[in-house]
Amino acid sequence: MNAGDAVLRDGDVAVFTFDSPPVNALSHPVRAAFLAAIEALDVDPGVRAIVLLGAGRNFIAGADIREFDKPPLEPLLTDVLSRLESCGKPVVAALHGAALGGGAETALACHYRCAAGDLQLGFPEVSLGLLPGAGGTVRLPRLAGWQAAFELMASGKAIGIDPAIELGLVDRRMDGDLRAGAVAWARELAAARAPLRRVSELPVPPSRPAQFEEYLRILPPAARRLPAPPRIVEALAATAMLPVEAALARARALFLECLESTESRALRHLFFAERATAPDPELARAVNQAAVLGAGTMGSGIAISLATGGIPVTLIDAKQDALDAGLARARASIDASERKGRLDAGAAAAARGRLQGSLTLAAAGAVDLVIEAVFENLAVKREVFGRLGQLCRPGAVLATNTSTLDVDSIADASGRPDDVVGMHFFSPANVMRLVEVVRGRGSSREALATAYAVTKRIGKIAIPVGNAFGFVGNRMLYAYGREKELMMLEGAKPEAVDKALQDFGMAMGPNAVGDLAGLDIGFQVRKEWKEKPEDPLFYRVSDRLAELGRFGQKTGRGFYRYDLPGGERTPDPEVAELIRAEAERLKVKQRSIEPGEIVSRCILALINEGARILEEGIAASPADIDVIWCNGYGFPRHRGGPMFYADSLGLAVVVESIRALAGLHGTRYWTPARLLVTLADEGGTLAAWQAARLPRLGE
Ligand code: 3H9
Repeated sequence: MNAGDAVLRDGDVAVFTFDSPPVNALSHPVRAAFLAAIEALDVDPGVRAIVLLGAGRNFIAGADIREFDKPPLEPLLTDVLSRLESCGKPVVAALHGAALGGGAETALACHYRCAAGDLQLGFPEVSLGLLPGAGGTVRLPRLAGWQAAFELMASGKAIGIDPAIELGLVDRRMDGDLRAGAVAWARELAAARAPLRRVSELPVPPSRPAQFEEYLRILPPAARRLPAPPRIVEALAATAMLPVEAALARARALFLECLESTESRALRHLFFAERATAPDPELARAVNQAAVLGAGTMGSGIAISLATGGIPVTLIDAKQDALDAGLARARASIDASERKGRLDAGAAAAARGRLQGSLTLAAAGAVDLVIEAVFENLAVKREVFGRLGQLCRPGAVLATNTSTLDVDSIADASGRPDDVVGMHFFSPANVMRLVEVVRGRGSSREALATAYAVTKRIGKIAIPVGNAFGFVGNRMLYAYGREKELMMLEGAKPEAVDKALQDFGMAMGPNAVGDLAGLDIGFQVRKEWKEKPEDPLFYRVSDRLAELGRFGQKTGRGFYRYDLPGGERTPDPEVAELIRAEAERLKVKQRSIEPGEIVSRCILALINEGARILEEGIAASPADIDVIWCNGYGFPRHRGGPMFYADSLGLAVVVESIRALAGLHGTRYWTPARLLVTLADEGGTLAAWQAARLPRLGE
């Protein structure tokens, strides 16, 4: 982008268009071109007003996140925006689509703002471990007040046009042609010699020092321990107390501190890892109609996702009452999304219209994609795929939602394995964004590409995985779970295990998760698992609880005790006694176990298994594993996922710690993966190893 091309004249109004696909991020060349244009237009006698527009679907998505790993290059955005604000002619921001982060800051540095109805304005920096570093902390409270500024920046959530107008962030709604409307308004402002409203010259709203302490207190405890949220409050306090220039400088300094933090690096790593393009997008087949088999919780969750994602779907179940319940659940969920404002009335009505039910498998005959979510049993699934293979139209993609069964065996039963893939959704499927797309031995590239494309279209993240027990996520879960189970036999209380891992940042402790999912499920899986480790201690605590009918929340008893299903959990002395008796029977000596040991054994087990999965090619990259664990298993995002975390600990430390555990507990579970040893010896990282394997673009 260069300054000359970006400026077009409309009479005496100059229109500067940010045109830097895909999202008009404010990269160095864009900042340089913009600054040059503003300086030239400010002194151009033929120009009386300036309009800023974004080309394509967005105004500006913010600073260019790819530049954050390199030293900052001048002109810095904060300086460019100060120059913009000081312009001697009215500058009107014409906003549409995303005006986020640095994009929102650019808008606030203009003298007037108008916007189209699709505006999404926000400060998502916190989700990258950052704070607004180009004047947002100084300008936003002057327009919207302290409370709104704090909430917008601390939550990172974007707002639509109506709240943006209510908060005084947008002056006018522009229905119709945004460019024409903005140009006409800019001309009016110039003709009327309207005042140049420089936001940073407005008075700061009154404040009390205690108010900023209060903001710190109301941050969620996990956020308080991260670098960015407390610094957002600090930058706001600086705005309250310091002159504009000093407050801007303070915000910039705080921004740079955050930029250097491991947490921000981790969150930036996930930002790109979650957007990595899946293979062969051009090979995807069109999907205009889908069917979901099985109207249970999983099946109806998948049907909701397809219907709200724009794909007409038939939910199929042989039993009338199950089908009715599944459809009712799906409709209730769409209604709830509408009530909560996640879907507008039109989108909700359209989603309801895309949903229908059928009692016969024949209803899947003409669709483009079938997702099977019937009972998790190989014989049942093979029978279903045998019938689907016969009745589905040629070219239809047949996906199984199995979480542990052999996709090849299911594919073979269909008689057309090239059309078969796994699509492993996570529960609840309408909420969780992750889908492991399983590549079977015979899966065609077209079938896989179709599964990736549909997943993306319904707003979820598709990660390619190989066909092996548990694929990537659940296989690693078994390594993680193995250690927490062993440590409970060795003397760690279930609630102490959960607390240690939650304090590390896991969304929930593994025992609470087990109770939620149902301990009978894993018990059943382990019974059928052919290559289960021959170890009487393996998952012994969970199995014992399941043997006693303690299935978790649904039976009111599991690792914990529950008064109501889904109610408060309380530690159960019966469980402690039960574990003690089991340890005695198995001759495991009990001792006191520190939280540090709980975290280190669980997380090192996870890392080591992840590295083996990489060696075996079951996952394509460490980043894919990170995305799976952060989106499917509640691994703390600010640690970047288990493989990023391994790099941040240092692989030499990881290998040394695994060897130390081998010294204490034997090599059966504690032999470091070859990949880790090799990289540790070379002083390498998983990230660098991955980068060296990736073909360069265009090769
Ligand atoms: C900031 O602004 C700091 C300032 O306060 C201070 C600075 C001093 N940079 O998401 P999509 C790429 S921090 C670079 O799939 P969608 C993305 O990687 C920034 N690249 O599209 C992908 O690339 P590829 C604050 C970016 O339509 C492509 O664009 N802003 C950036 O689903 C399409 O992305 C944010 O955090 C970026 N800023 O959603 C907003 N943004 O095609 C981040 C996107 O190679 N962005 N890319 O895979 C978003 O939230 C979404 O991208 C958006 C579009 C809603 C805009």
